[in-house]
Amino acid sequence: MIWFTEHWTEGVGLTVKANEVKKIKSKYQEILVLDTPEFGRMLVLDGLVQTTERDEFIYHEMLSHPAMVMHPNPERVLVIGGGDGGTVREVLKHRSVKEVHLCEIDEEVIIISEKYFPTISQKLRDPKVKIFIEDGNSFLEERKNFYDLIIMDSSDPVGASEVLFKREFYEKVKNSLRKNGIMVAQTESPILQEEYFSKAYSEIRKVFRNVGVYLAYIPTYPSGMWSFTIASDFIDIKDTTQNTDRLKELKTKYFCDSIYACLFSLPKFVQETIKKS
Ligand code: AG3
Repeated sequence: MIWFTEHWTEGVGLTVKANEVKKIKSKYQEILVLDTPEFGRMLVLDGLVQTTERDEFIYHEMLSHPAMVMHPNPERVLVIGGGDGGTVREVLKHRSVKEVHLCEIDEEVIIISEKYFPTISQKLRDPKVKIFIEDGNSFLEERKNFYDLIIMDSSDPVGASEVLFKREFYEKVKNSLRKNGIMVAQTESPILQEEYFSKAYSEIRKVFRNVGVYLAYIPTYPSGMWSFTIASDFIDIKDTTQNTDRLKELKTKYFCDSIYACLFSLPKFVQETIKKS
């Protein structure tokens, strides 16, 4: 076994004991699969932990369900990034869904996930799912006024993902949404990556009328405190009394009615960061 470390800042990181299972270099990045005693199998892209078998449910549930529940009738959903399939799996738990498009730039991530992470990628071949191996940025240009929900399941805003955190990109997202459309994005750690977080928030704010931030606790991501930003022009996303009946039939391990009810209650310092952004 080795000790693997993801360096979060100059002075902080996450270290796990691990066995290397697979390491390849794709056209876009280094893809590493590890077996860890505490977190099970772990997917690492360019040195950054993307998901682990043990805590993936937290991220994937919290990225998808709040927006899915808020939307009056989500039928067409687009996931950008998310080649591991975890978000697609969660989206398909909602009966209203007719099609899910997955736009992943790196096909190798899908191939590796299907081979090494079957519990996460299990729904990628569902008949409702269509996979596009494309850059999210150009993909959106061809699909205007089409989706009910667009989910940004991207990596940190470095390398190929950088463009996905910019205002121009969020404009495209907005144009690809139908009326009542909602966008949700993972927006990094508000404590260890405050700059990324506040930049993403302020860029989204420039484009959408209603914007909200909520948090979840993900042990294998920088600091564990993780943010998501949800936005819509027509849906009042701050009203979490909407469609609560749908929560009853949803099979989840983290997201639940009490989390939905106080989705936007934030620690003071996060509120301050948002105000300043
Ligand atoms: N996407 C967000 C990962 C961000 C983690 N950042 C880090 N470890 N520095 C995860 C994709 C899972 N579907």
